[in-house]
Amino acid sequence: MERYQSAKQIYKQYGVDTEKALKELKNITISIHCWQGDDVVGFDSRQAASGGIQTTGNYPGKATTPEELMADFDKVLELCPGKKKLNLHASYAIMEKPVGRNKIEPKHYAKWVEYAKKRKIGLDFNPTFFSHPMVKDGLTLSSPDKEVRDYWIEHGKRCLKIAEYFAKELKQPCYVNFWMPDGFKDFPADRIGPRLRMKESLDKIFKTKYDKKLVIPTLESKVFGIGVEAYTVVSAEFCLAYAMKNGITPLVDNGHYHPTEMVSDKISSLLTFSDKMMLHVTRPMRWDSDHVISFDDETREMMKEVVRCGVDKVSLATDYFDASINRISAWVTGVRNLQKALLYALLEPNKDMKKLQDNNDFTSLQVKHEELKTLPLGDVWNEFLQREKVEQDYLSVVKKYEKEVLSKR
Ligand code: RNT
Ligand code: ZN
Repeated sequence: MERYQSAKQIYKQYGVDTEKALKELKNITISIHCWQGDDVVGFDSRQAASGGIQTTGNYPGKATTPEELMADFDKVLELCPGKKKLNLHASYAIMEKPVGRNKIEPKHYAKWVEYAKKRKIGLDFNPTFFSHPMVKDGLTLSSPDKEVRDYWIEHGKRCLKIAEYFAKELKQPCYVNFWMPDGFKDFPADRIGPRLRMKESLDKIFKTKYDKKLVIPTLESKVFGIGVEAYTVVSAEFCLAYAMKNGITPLVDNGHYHPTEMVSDKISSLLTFSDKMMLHVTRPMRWDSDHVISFDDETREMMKEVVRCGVDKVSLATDYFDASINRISAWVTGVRNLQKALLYALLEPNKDMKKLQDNNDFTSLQVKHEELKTLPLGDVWNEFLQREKVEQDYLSVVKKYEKEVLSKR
């Protein structure tokens, strides 16, 4: 408390109101991915992740049933401050008799709705176009085989309906992210064919009747994946052009670009033309490795852009999967780092700094940028945790849970 009071004064000298920042942070929703808990396996076909994504490590104690995943996610909710949503993949359907992904219905997710209602959180959703036998030669919606395309078109349509069910039940909009792994390992002979088929399939999916206020589809691009090094159908250009032309929200995953490209620089470009966008925040290391989000330069820079452009314009979701460490710790560390980066951004005197830029005073701007880096962010962060009644020392809580629950699995 004392430390917070002193931090408050220090920030005030820079023209920053910490109380305002804390209030804003509290209201920013983080859509937390369900798939950190079980290495992206899910409950329907129970295959290891494929389609260019890979989880490495075999730390003991992973969730293998819906009950275990729910219990683990409860720990995450307990240890993460602020507003949260659970982001589910279609492969996490809970069904007595397994049905194909082209047959899924709201009832297969009723238990998740019940779960979310009890915890007063919303749900987001993702069709699962990977880790499944109907992915033929790496292709789904862009396959030359009509049967394959139709299967996945039906899956996409049903996911929009399920999202509508989530939104209605939980009385808040549901984002539905479309990411298709379609691509080739080596140089293709025909690049435009699969893209035209992808477009046609997406058109068919989005023709489904759904409440556009409640269901917000997003489209995610990717530059390459393991086994799809040469070509991905939904490249950045394909994704943006499709999204802009069809009123779909673009989703940018910061692991999906060449390592020297900065997603922090893409946000404002997109928001020049789109009212909304969504981010998948992750930490790529040399490739789309999906390491746990760190409180690093690029995460801070991205969050600065989110704050500067407007937190209402960018929806935030997490997307990483590390199986080499305690999965709950991984989950919480990543979410907290994202929120910490947001707080860092909210504690910048943005208006003053913008003025310096517009007045061409780049000398002062640089000095300010550097000074801000060592202001007492940690004290404001700890105040946030305290107000949110969240344990500062989450590691001890995680270790206890590991000893009592995870190690017995
Ligand atoms: C894969 C994409 C995608 C997935 C999830 C599981 O590279 O980032 O968002 O991580 O759908
Ligand atoms: Zn992603």
